[in-house]
This record gives sequence, structure tokens and C-alpha cells, in this order.
Amino acid sequence: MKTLIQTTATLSFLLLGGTAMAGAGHGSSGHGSTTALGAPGHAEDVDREIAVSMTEMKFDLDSDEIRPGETVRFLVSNDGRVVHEFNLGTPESWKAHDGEMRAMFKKGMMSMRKIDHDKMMAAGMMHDDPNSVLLEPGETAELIWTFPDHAEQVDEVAFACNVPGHLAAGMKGEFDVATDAAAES
Ligand SMILES: [Cu+2]
Repeated sequence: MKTLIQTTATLSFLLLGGTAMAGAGHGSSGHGSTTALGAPGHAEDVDREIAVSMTEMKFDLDSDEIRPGETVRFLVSNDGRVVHEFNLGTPESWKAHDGEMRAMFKKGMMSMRKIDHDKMMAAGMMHDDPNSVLLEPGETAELIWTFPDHAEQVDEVAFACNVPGHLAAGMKGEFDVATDAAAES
């Protein structure tokens, strides 16, 4: 499964590609087509909200159980003292994303406390990937995501902060796949 994501493209590029394929009549045969980790969701489809609090160097979610196919609105808040990111992806996608983040630091688009959106825009790095939010201390944002239909695909989706050094320091986490029985509440 993981070999399918060996690319230097950003995750959002992959995701959009996957969505386009699905739209073009890509059948859900079950096996061999599990590159998609889901897709940006729409507000009218939201099934549930999950609050995400980011601090140094961890995530606290009020639920980490995901039902296949559901659309979740993540309410993300940076409750820490430095810039943090909530990025849905895989270790492979984060590797690709890492260089981008380091470049943003180097070029002064971001510091430990501040995100310079003007500089990012000027450089064509909007950092508005639909699978990710990047927040200064005290900021909040929401991210709506539709998870894939199959449990084994949901199982591939994880989250991490790609601010340089944070992932290595353990700022990441995984979801549990909820079965219908377990998710009843
Ligand atoms: Cu962080």
C-alpha cells in the first residue's frame, strides 16, 4: 500500500488526483486502489466534530475514532506557544512536505511564533493545502475532511505537525477505525 505514495508531490496533489480518478468512474473494487486518504469535505456533509488541541509537542483530540466514509469537521486550536500544524497524511507525505516547511523557515515566511502570510503568498506558497492547517499560538481554524470508505484506508490516515523538529519530537498521532458497534454513542 505504502509504495503507492512514493512521490515528491504534495499530498494535496495526490488527493486531488485521487478524487479526479474517482470522479472519472474509478470503481471501488476494494483492492489495489487505496492511494486516496480521503478528500476535502463539504460543510453540509459534516457528520461529526472533533476538537484538536495542539501544544508542545502533542495533539489532544476529543475523539480519535473515525468511521469509514464519514465527514469530520476538525476544530483545531493552537494552545501552545509556538507555531504548529495539523496535517492529515502519512509518513511518506510528511517526508515530501518537510522540505517545503524548512524552506519556509529559511526564507523567513515563518518563525517559531509567527506566520508571514504575505511573504508566503509573494513566493507562491499559500500553504492552503486542504489536508492541513498551520496556526500561530492562539489561533483556531477548521478543517473538513471526508474519510475513505474502507476501514483499511482509514487506517492509513494519520496526523502530524511538520514544523521543523516537531514530528521528530513526537508530534503526531493515529486514528482508530470505529466499527458501527463501537461508535454508537
Ligand atoms: Cu508543532
